[in-house]
Amino acid sequence: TSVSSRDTEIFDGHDEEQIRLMEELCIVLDNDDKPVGAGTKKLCHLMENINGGLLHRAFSVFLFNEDGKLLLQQRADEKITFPAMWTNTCCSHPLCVPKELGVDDDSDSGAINRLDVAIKGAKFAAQRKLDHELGIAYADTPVENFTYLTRIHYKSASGDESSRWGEHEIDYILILKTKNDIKINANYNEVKDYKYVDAQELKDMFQDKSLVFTPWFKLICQDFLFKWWGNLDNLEQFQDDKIHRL
Ligand code: DMA
Ligand code: MN
Repeated sequence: TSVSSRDTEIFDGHDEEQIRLMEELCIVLDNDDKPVGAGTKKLCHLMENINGGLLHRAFSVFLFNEDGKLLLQQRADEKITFPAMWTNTCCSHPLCVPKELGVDDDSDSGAINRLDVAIKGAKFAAQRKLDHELGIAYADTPVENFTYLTRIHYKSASGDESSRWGEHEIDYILILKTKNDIKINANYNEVKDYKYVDAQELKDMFQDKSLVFTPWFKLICQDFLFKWWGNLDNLEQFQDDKIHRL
């Protein structure tokens, strides 16, 4: 595997494993969330491409335990984008493979629409990354336990406006309710810390100036999270087929 001199420069000082993950193939989208191709995670997260309009698919999991506490994670220092920031339980990208595009069916499901197909793929991706980042067993994350709520389209640079890396995504919001005693076995290349919080504890964290939060988590908290949180037994009212442009 050859690394061009340009890549050496782009990835200078970054973690070996995180550089390797930049080869994953994300799903490139048009503005209506229709897949139009594949793009490496690297290409999809370079601001020079994002500023040219490059958009990809993502998901965000909000895991709540039986006590209604939300599992937060602090991203590892090794992350190339948004290192060391506190955020929701787990975020990543459905890969450009049939299972995570949602199209690996045995054909007779031709009736379901494009959004349902994509949601199915996002749930499989969410399962994969809850295991990879937090070591949560697949048995604790059956796809039928995820509730899809909505989609959020947002763009943000990682760090200040001069940064090379960033996000430009249509983000599938997935809620997962679990038992209190699920086992977590964090992958410290991905996750620096994690913590269950109630709504007041999260609000207190936002007041702590020493803590930094990801831009997407802040946007979701401002506009949506506390409404969802207060209605964990009645989430259907928040389901829509819209793309909220934040
Ligand atoms: C990307 O998350 C997805 C969103 C919603 C920001 P990430 O940077 O944690 O992805 P990965 O874990 O694959 O690096
Ligand atoms: Mn992304």
